Amino acid sequence: MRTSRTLPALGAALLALPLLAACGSKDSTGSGSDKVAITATDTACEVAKTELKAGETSFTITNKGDRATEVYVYGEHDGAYTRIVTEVENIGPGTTRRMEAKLGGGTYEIACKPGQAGDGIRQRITVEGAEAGEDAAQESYDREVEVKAGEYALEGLGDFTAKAGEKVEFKLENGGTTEHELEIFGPDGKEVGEVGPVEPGATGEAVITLAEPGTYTYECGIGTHADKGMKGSFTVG
Ligand SMILES: [Cu+2]
Repeated sequence: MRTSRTLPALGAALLALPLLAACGSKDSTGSGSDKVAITATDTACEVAKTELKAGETSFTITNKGDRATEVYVYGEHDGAYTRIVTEVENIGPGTTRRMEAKLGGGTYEIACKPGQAGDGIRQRITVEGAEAGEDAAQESYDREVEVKAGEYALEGLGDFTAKAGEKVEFKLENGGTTEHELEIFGPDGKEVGEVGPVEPGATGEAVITLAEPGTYTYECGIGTHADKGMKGSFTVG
């Protein structure tokens, strides 16, 4: 399976993280620096350590399943574990990836998502300590929305709405037989972001800030796909 073209950017961000972590640990004396292994399979999400100390944590994820997976760390938001602290996507079968997080005291859920969809297989973890957490700035966002592309429709944004200022990850799953993309335009008609061309069977994603209230429009910018029906709008209040 081909991976999406956002991978190089994600890779660069991941490479940069250990450097940031190294700088941070010099002046954060006394904080934890846990190393935690996560073993993901098609049916399980084993987290080697479920009681951690506040501070930098380095997760090492190994995918022992047959399907590509992704792993999320969710914080609590209004009594549910929906706030995305950090995540790593496109972890192929048999591969190992690092995921860094600075976790403040509290409880979290780690989710492994075999097949890269749904709520995932969840494991609750407890982080002890008063230290405040800090979401990995480049990868954090408020929530995600899944959009399905096919010939010729974009599905999933039918009843989507957002609050002005929300940072949303748009995840485009191409269930069609040709390349598709997702371009999003703000109330002033200017593009605010896009998920670039995604090959059939692959998934691409982009974090887009919906800064201004108003009516946003979206479309697939490839060929005449928009005219054939791959377009729509949603409201940001
Ligand atoms: Cu298209």
